[in-house]
Amino acid sequence: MTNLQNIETVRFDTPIYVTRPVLPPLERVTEKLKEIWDLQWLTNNGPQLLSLEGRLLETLKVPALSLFNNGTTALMAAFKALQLEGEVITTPFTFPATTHVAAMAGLTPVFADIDPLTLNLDPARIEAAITSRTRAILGVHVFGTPCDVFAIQEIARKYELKVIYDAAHAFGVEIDGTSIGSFGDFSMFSFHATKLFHTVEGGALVYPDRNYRQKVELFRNFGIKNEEEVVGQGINGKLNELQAALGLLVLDYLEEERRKRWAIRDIYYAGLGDVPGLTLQQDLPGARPSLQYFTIRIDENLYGLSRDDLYLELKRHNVYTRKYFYPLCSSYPDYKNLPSADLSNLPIANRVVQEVLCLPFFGGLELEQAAIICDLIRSKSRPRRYLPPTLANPN
Ligand code: T4K
Repeated sequence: MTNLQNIETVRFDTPIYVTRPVLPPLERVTEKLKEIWDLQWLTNNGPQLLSLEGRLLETLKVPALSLFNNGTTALMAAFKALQLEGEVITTPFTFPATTHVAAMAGLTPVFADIDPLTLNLDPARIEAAITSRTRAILGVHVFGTPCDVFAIQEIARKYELKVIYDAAHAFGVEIDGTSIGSFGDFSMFSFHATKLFHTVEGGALVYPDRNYRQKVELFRNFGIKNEEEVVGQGINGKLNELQAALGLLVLDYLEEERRKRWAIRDIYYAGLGDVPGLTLQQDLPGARPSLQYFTIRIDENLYGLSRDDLYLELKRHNVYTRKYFYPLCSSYPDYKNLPSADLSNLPIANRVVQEVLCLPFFGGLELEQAAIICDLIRSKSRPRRYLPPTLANPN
């Protein structure tokens, strides 16, 4: 813990954001750009893209993948390949892209509640939501914590459903040595600048069944099969050579970034682990963590301050945390009137979304800065004397 006389007066000179991208040395980027300039090949399946695809197959330990210009179009490609009609069971606690893509593919999202520990779809609630119109389960490995993939696999087998995972946060996650991308029919990874591994904007679709490749890549390129044939609908989902080249470089710095994030995590655990009312993000046994986010949950009654108030307080010190994923997808205008969006169907998600705060978490955050953030959070705590519910609130 840092020795700070008056923590209230601390204000970082420059803003501390929730994340910062890994940026390889500029000289190496320039060298890479020269390769691209020499070849005059800027996009459309160039050598940088093919090379990145090869490196990612190894890194992610998956049999097949296709690169995209962002994670959202990669997810769209999964739905296009599956051609489903009916309902898809999904989580309300996610980034808007997840629900939007399913709805824009013509499916009705059916929200199921989440597990209070993993913050991912609760398999029991998935099963309870199945109807004769259910065609798929769309899970999200929120903050890199794996869904209960084995239970979901069993439900999918029993009811003959497709499984699509939004693995936007789960780069490098493994369960007992098996890549997270090995589960389900499709997994989407996001390579946005805010992600541990990034290509500025970008993404990948992973599919254990290689037969999907043709459909997926046709969708990525307007449905064009060759110069003579356009065989289906598609969009421009291509990752360009400059982005692929940057991705190749970023891969070289990933292990270093992961080591730095481990150290920051250790500081957060040591500095915040015993603060009443705070629950720190935990790894699941056997799961290799993504180190994508570091989240805390705030129990206002025990900590003495709400999540929203802590968020505002930290801003005063120039610390910009994030309230991912507030508001719930089930509260958006397009979805709030769905029967499954009702508060009574989603009590845990509605509580969790008021409690989660993502702390600054990136390799460039100095350990001293992380320690000060812990001190700030500790200093805001105003534990109240516990009153049994009946005394605290006679009603
Ligand atoms: N599914 C899930 C579960 C997702 O979380 C996401 C994306 C997707 C699907 C869709 O994948 P993509 O189609 O995006 O590949 C950011 C990202 O834009 C978004 O990719 C990400 N999830 C989401 C969780 O975060 P914002 O609006 O919160 O980002 P922004 O611009 O506020 O950036 C956050 C902080 O990062 C900034 O305060 C500072 C830092 N930053 C950001 C950028 C862009 C930098 O230091 N440099 C930068 O270049 O959405």
